[in-house]
Amino acid sequence: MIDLYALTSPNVQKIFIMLEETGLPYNFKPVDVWASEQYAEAFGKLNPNRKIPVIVDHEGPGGKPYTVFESGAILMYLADKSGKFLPKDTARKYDALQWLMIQLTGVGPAFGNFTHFNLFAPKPNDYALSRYKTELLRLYDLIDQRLLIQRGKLMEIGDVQIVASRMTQEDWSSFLSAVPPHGARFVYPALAFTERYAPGAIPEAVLSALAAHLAPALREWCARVTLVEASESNPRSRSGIGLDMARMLARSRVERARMWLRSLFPRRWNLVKRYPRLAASPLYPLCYLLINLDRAWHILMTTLEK
Ligand SMILES: N[C@@H](CCC(=O)N[C@@H](CS)C(=O)NCC(=O)O)C(=O)O
Repeated sequence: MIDLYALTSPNVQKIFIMLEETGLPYNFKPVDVWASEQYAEAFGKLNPNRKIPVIVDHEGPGGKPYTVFESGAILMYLADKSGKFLPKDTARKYDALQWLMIQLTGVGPAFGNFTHFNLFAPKPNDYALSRYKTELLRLYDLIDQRLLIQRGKLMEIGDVQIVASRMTQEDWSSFLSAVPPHGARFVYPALAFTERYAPGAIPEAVLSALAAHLAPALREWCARVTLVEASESNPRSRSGIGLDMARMLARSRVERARMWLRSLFPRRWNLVKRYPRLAASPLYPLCYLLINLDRAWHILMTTLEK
């Protein structure tokens, strides 16, 4: 059994989501940081840095209790323990870890600093505000691109981090005005998952914006599919989330066609990377077709269903 010391902030939501997804049994141990409970002597023994989240795994390494603090380290520990969300293959593992690092060192501090200068710092502070706003918007764009490119691999550990990145109530309100409309189309599905895995954690104002911006079909899809099913392991199509999301998000036929074409790209790239000589042979188009047959079938079926 794992004890999770936490409250409701986005940093701890990452851990709730991970525990739910891995299916590891856990107890929630609330630590009210607004009431300074992190400064209690007993908590200081768990985390000298006096921040949540912290976990205590009573069946840790060697069967002994083990304490982990820092959300990134906790995610890696849980991934190790469950064997989920962190691929064994070295390249894929570091693909995931580098995005985890971006969340920890980029998203967290930039969003936090933006909130600080936006809401709390004495005015005027135009330079600081503009610096962090630029960085925040740049990161949203980066995340959009990542979600777009990743598709089927959306829910690896680094992405779970990004889905529920560290936002306070104040961050949420600035979020609503800061996310560009095109970004909302990709960030909001992640919020829909967060809403589901951490009910009550997202303020009402954000939920109504979610309802306004997220296509009803996509909301329904987020409500139906688990993070695991939405991942690459979805047997229906290796791009699972990509195709369904593309279909639901696309605003025009041209855009839909472009997204489908783009979603084929990673598989073609894998084929060429793995079998470089094949790419030069006349067999290549046939192999390409075969390897994408399930995808073509999925597209055909979902189009016919409409
Ligand atoms: N780098 C830490 C940050 C954790 C963090 O900032 N936790 C906040 C809640 S989200 C906290 O405990 N704040 C209380 C305080 O700073 O005194 C992590 O990723 O775990």
